[in-house]
Amino acid sequence: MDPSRLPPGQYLVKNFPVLHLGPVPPFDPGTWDLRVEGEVGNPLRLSRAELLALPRVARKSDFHCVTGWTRLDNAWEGVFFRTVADLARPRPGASSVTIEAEAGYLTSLPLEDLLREDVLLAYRLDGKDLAPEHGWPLRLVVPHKYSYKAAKWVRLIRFTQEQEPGYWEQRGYSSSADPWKEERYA
Ligand SMILES: Nc1nc2c(c(=O)[nH]1)N[C@H]1C(S)=C(S)[C@@H](COP(=O)(O)O)O[C@H]1N2
Ligand SMILES: [Mo]
Repeated sequence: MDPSRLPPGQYLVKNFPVLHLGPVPPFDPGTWDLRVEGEVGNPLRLSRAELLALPRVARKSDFHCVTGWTRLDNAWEGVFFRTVADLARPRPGASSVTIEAEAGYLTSLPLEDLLREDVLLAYRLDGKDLAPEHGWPLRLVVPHKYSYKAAKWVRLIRFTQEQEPGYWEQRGYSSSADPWKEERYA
């Protein structure tokens, strides 16, 4: 392992730990949707079939939990966040995005962080459908941030003018969350 791939204060794990609040939410393919709202010209409500019809991309990236573990080379498949954003047509003032998951978990990022080529709305990992406990049917992957930004069970993407604090960001964790600068706490 190239030690330069480990951000400061992180240690390597080979397994993929499961970390979240509350129970794994149930998934009903008949009623599931992904909504895109807020400061957009074209609000969206995508069914699972519509989401799967968007161009599928694959990206390998590393995953850094703020509690200290890092898992390297996760092979994600899904759609670029950018693909969904382009469809929704963010308004000029839409500089931030709030991501809402099942059961009230939320996080937020500046839009420019989400437009990177390794930021995915992912539904597969390491050649298999995502496991329920890892976010099935859809999770966000933001490799250049601590993984509390990587919301599992995503249901709503809301474009905003101001960045709204997420679940952990309201509880003392960093809003910018850059693991390379060790931005763990606000
Ligand atoms: N919906 C939801 N997403 C979440 C969380 C959560 O509690 N709820 N925890 C976050 C945290 S802190 C981490 S480290 C990763 C863990 O992802 P994993 O369980 O797939 O390893 O999920 C993130 N996404
Ligand atoms: Mo985490």
